[in-house]
Amino acid sequence: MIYRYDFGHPIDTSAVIRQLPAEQGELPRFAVRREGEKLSFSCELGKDDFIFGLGETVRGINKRGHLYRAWNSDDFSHTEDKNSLYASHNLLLFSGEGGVFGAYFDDPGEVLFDLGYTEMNRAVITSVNGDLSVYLIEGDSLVEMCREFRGLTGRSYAPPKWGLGYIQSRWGYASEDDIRAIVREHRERHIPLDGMSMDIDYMDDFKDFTWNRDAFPDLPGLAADLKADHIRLVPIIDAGVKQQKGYDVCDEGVENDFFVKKADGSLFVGAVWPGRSYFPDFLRADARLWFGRQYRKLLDAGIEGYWNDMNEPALFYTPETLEAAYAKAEALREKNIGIHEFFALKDAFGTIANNPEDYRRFYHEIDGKMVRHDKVHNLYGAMMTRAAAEGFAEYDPEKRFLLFSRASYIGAHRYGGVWQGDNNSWWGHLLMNLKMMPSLNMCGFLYCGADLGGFGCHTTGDLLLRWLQLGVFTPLMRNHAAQGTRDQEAYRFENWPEMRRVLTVRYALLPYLYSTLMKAVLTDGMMFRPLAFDYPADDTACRTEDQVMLGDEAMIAPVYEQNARGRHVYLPEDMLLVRFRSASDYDLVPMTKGHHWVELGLHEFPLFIRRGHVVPLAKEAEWVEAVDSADLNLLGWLDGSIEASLYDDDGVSTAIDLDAGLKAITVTLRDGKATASGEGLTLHTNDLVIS
Ligand code: MIG
Repeated sequence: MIYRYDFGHPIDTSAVIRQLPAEQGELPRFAVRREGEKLSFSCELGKDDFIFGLGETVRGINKRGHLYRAWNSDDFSHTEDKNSLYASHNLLLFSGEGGVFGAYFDDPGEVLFDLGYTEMNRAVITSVNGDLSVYLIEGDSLVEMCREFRGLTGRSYAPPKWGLGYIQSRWGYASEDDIRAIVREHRERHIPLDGMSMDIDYMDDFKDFTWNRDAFPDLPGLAADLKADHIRLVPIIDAGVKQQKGYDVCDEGVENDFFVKKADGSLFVGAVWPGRSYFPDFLRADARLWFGRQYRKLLDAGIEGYWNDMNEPALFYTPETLEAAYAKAEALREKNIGIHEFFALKDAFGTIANNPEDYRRFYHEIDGKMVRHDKVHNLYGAMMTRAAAEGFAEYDPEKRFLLFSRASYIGAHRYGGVWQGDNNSWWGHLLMNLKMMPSLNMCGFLYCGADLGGFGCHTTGDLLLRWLQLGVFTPLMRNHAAQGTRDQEAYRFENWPEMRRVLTVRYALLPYLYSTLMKAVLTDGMMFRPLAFDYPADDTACRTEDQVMLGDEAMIAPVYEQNARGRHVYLPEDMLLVRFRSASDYDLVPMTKGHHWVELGLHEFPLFIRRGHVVPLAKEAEWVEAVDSADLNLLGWLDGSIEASLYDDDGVSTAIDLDAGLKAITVTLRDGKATASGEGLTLHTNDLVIS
């Protein structure tokens, strides 16, 4: 059950789609305290209680022990000390001796989550503005509470099936020739590929919905050629619109009053990649509709996938902060500055970007009222995602488009996916990628993934290989790197044949992965779960965070340390180890519940299948449309007959239905021999381990 409690004047964030009546009594479970505008909710924690949730944040799956802050931030250094990344997913799930309960803090402004940070055994959640709805979730299990929460916030976005293909990306592909060359290298070496993302380099002067006509003389032609080769272009769109007379998006936005304004009614200006820019008021339905329609320029060129960036919104500077910094510097110029002035000077420029003062400088129009940005900051990116999705739905309501965003708020999970932003080529970020997956899933974000190989810093052949081994399982599987870093396409490395073989596993698992994702979409479930969700009575499992459950059948446990040739794995029950080298080369090792050391050469990675379950494996394919979902080899360890199921559909239409797409699979065991049947499926049972 979910109960709503209102405080102050909550702003409608549209995170919630099921309107609940506000409860009149006091909020149970928390002590509520007001201090000026601030409102805090405090609860005691048993010393071994767990706290899950918070979606896209650093650190563990159990969020206990740190201070987090809901404040969408363009921060390219995801170190442990960070309190915020690009998203605000204000869901907490408590689990411990006293049972389980959850709380969702629907507040689009700044919220602090002190989860046993100030006091080890106390959680204090503070709404800085004090205007919010708190949804209290009561249930019997973590899994069930997540399902209920999804019921409250709406069904998750379903990507087109091709969006589960491998996407190659880089900040720096600047021309049609660049794109074609990368594609050619993949196809010639038979490295599977379904998408090429285009970063800001494709634009004309960083102007949204334009492209550089010299570098891309015939974008529709390029899109069509690539599509004939089963590859889609996925361009980036930024939140800021270049301030330039004669640029139609700018002119239209100004004429129709779609951009955010300052208190005096003048347009707010902030500088991002195009230089001085205006920012659409995505919180307004009319501005969203208008912005969403701009995607037509690229949709008409045949482009079916997009990523929305810089929508926290990121601000490099505003004329005001820049002026203030110059003034500070000027004042110090003639002096023989001491060390304190020196640091003040450095800070004057160092704190220009994403400055809190700038987020208080502009306003949104909500129901005819002007609302200062900082009160609704965390909604901005979500509403940009919504604008795009609504634009696509209007363009072609029957078709699924690929969409993922950097900034998000719960509610945006209905419109698109997210990528985890600017990580680094660090082994620790491979592990963080893994840990974030279930947390994002709890909050509804199912289509997600991180920049494989790492965005910032120079990657290495072994890191990319290991990271691809994790990426095999994440719905968004994209290799992306920052400008100025070492070339990161798989084929640039001497061990590319091993990377290619890893990618064959992705495509062979595609029927299973797509089925698992879509089942989660259609049943309000999770594709990835912490072990704590499935084995709540097993404390070792609950405290194991470098392994994650995948669907109802499997568990993943990637290697995330350099030079490791294996890893420790805890099996909460009997499982079959599939030690993959490629889609056609793997070992099957039945393993019993308990602790194990699993040997994994650099070119090997594991999938664990729960005893009594099967995972289907298709034949190798180089693009999603070539995957034969009807001819499957079942992997598993069985000691009796079982019923399983697999979801599939055409992969493109928006009409998705669980019953229509679910195919039953029956595996019958007789005299130690397995036979399998499923409607319209050719099933092979040679790889079933029977005992
Ligand atoms: O300020 O478009 O997270 O993926 O490559 C950097 C350039 C802007 C940040 C995105 C990243 C992208 C980059 N962008």
